[in-house]
Amino acid sequence: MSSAGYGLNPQHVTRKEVDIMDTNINSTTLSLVKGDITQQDTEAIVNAANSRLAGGGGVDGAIHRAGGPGIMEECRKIGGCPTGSAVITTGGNLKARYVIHAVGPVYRDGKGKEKKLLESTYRNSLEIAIEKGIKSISFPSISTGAYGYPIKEASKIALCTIIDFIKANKELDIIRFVLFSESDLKVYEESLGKVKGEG
Ligand code: AR6
Repeated sequence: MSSAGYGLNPQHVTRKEVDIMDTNINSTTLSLVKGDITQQDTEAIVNAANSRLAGGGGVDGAIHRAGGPGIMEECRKIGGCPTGSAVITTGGNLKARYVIHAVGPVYRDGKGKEKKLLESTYRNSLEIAIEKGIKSISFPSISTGAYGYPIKEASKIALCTIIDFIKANKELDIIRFVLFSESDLKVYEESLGKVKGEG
């Protein structure tokens, strides 16, 4: 057991020119990587969607482009998803078998329900994964693009929520955060260090 109390063993590994930080928590490996979410080979990838499931820019646009029109057809049938929640479709042409469409909050001033909603976005995504028997999942940094959530704050919320979840649920083998830039990856690495310190 580390000083954080739940067996965290951070390791920096450089594989295929990608900087990866792996941390083992109970039976789950939590990884931080720089990359493109659409290229991930985990069973599920998470989309940073909107509540109409209507597609858009950023991660959402990239996933629908790479996955093909079948994903949008399924989204239309589902119809929508409230903020803070998530729904699942197949992965179309993606390597991932499933896409979990998660709707994060739009950031206003941080004084409203943003934090609670961001927590529930991550939690609901993980619960859907477990219900489906999914063992590996990749997340983008939800709400920190078009929805304007400051990434330092959002990364701590995301990591705390995920760590709490995997302390209580042993079903997932791999949870991977796929950060789009070196600077976003750095923020997540620093936040993980802080969150572990507080653990
Ligand atoms: N792989 C990984 N991360 C990415 C990728 C990618 N291919 N593309 C962008 N990012 P955003 P949000 C990063 O805007 O803030 C859409 O229009 C990006 O740099 O995708 O939750 C939806 O339809 C940023 O750090 O999601 C919604 O209307 C992070 O992913 C709205 O945007 C999230 O940025 C959702 O906004």
